[in-house]
Amino acid sequence: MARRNDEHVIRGACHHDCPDTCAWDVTVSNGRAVELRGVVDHPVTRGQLCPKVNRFLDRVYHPDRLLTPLQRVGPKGSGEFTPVSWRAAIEQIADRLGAVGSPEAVLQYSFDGTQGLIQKGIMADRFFAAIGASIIRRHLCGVTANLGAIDVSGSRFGVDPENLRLARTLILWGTNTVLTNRHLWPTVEAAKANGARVIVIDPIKTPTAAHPIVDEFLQLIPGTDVALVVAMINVLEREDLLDHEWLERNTTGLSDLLDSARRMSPEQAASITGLEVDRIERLARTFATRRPAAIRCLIGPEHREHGRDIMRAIAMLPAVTGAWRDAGGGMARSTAVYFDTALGPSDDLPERPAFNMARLGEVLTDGDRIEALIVHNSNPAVITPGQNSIIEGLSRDDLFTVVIEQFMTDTARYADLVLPTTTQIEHVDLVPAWGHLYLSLNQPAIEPRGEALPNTEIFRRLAVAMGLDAPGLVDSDEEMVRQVLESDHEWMAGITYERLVAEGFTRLNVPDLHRPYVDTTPDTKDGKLRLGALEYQPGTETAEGDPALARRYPLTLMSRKQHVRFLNANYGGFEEHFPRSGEPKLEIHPSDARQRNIGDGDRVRVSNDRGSLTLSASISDDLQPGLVTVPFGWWHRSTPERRGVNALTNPTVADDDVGSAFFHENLVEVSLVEG
Ligand SMILES: Nc1nc2c(c(=O)[nH]1)N[C@H]1C(S)=C(S)[C@@H](COP(=O)(O)OP(=O)(O)OC[C@H]3O[C@@H](n4cnc5c(=O)[nH]c(N)nc54)[C@H](O)[C@@H]3O)O[C@H]1N2
Ligand SMILES: Nc1nc2c(c(=O)[nH]1)N[C@H]1C(S)=C(S)[C@@H](COP(=O)(O)OP(=O)(O)OC[C@H]3O[C@@H](n4cnc5c(=O)[nH]c(N)nc54)[C@H](O)[C@@H]3O)O[C@H]1N2
Ligand code: SF4
Ligand SMILES: [Mo]
Repeated sequence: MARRNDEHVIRGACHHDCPDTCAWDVTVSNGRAVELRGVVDHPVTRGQLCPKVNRFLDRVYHPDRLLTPLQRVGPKGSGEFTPVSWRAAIEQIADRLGAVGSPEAVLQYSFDGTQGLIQKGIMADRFFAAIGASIIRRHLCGVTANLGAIDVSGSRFGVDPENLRLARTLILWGTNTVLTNRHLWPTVEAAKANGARVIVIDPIKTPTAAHPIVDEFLQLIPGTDVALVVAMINVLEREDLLDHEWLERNTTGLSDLLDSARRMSPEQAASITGLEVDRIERLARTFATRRPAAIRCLIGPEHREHGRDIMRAIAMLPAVTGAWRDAGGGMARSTAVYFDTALGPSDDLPERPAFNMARLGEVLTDGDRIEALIVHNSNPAVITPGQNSIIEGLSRDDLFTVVIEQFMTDTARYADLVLPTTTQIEHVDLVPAWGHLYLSLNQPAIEPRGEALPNTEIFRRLAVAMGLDAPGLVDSDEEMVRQVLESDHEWMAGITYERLVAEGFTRLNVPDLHRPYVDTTPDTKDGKLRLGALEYQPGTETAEGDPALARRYPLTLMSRKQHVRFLNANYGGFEEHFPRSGEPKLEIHPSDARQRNIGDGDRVRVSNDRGSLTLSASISDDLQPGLVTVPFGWWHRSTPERRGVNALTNPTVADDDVGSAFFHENLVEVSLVEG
């Protein structure tokens, strides 16, 4: 494209918590970004961004962007603020943090607003370590799925998603690729063109399940995946499809696994999962014999009480069939582990009190244990379960809250001070990926808008104001990028800051047809993949385990990512990103709607003991009877109750150290709102 003389182009990368980490070019004219395009020669981006980020410049220049620090003047939650200077804001925070009863009464709450390593947390984490603040375990996404895989393989490594093009069986297991991981779709299509059978396993007929290239869709009862896997292994043994030589050399625990499998016939599994016997048998045969055979998973099934068991069960399949032997075969999950392994050492920060991030409401309402809360890169009033108790906690008059944000989010409305921060085209960052192996350098294209500052600079200023002298608190953003790149790992050979400045992105030097667990030994004690007993626990699909509760709330609510122009909670307050309905809809199966006299478009109330929302109903046979969905990501103003779906979700975690939240198994009832 011809460029005018006053235009130049700066290369960057998308920061969103999305597997694709697209590379982009920003055209700047007279200091203003005028165009943002996907980079054509990036093997994953291939010139396309997505419907969320195609309009990213509108976000950067949005009239609602926060451009000055703001001090609350109205009651908490009212959204009434007045501008203050940076100096006054920083001094106030330093004073308040200096005056808490103990450093642990300060809580850092942050998550994946940006995946850029520098703005996400390196400087912030150093700051909170230096003051001795309490922290949260960032476990709402991926940690539980990782653990299930580690239970079998000893590590988180999986197939390089680019190699899925070689698969001849490709199972998209509990992942909505078309919506959540759209840049993998060309790879799925390439596999299909090479003769792959593409199979989707999901309780909901998602756009992925309904896609015309999908050969088979298995709509199982949610939470019953373990029964399906165990029955598949039953079939493999019965039909003599086990590769005993592979199993002998590469695994332990086979006999316990087979004991479990013999107790789960395909007929039993059919009644548990709702799938037909012959489809379970065919799935087992196909996965064992039509090779390379691969399973693609992200995080869908982890968001349940027994999510770890489900992910462990799925991870057993390639270990049992030896699918790992073939390039492109095995299990393809988050690639974050490749970056964690290759990049420079992370800071060695001291242990401090830590809370599972799902329990924020409980932590904030438990007396006055937490006196000051600092939120960055997260919108807990929307994304965290137990929304009503979170709002109760955020409303505490004796809680001092600072929110670092680009917009006045539902969380920011409860802050004492809101600090304006830069967007991705205004700061430098190093962006890894979790859907491929390309590392990107994001260079700032324009000056920060208004008085916005990068997160890093905010924490550097706070450190100075508080007189902290811990090492690392004065490092510039470029210095931190260089620190992360400083690694002698072979996958980083030749990858330097200068090269990234020149090229923008580069693939880690992982060999092209790398086969985890074959080319390298599993990271288990004996170097073998761990099989073992695998028991389906009856009743797990309904969760919340209490029959009396299930009588009052007979429906199960799932709350997944559902909109093409939403990315978690980033766009749920912006009309131009709303779906055509302009509002969130409660989806309900025709049979459940009929029983409740609910017609399409009727106003309904969905509720449980934690909260209630009024929404319009959308009757859909993409669901199963007994299941309802409310999309995740909408801001509070989208309902008359001024709440989102996480007002209904359960903030309990299976394990405080490692557990994720149960976003997909919450008991509710739905009723027609009369009049
Ligand atoms: N019900 C339900 N809840 C869910 C889920 C679900 O499926 N259902 N999914 C869960 C999952 S998987 C995830 S990952 C979490 C996501 O939870 P979060 O990571 O908290 O969500 P995001 O909306 O991606 O980002 C939060 C905020 O970061 C801000 N931000 C972006 N860039 C920057 C920056 O450079 N600096 C600062 N300070 N802020 C920035 C954005 O403006 C945004 O408001 O939600 C979880 N919650
Ligand atoms: N457009 C868009 N894209 C996104 C996001 C977004 O908000 N919007 N968020 C990003 C983030 S943070 C993440 S973590 C990823 C998540 O990416 P995915 O893991 O692909 O998405 P989810 O919607 O969390 O869950 C995927 C599927 O799991 C299914 N599922 C739920 N329970 C079960 C079960 O018990 N068994 C089986 N087999 N399936 C089950 C759900 O029905 C859902 O269709 O998406 C990323 N991409
Ligand atoms: S949100 Fe995902 S698909 Fe969209 S531009 Fe960013 S990385 Fe690419
Ligand atoms: Mo996520």
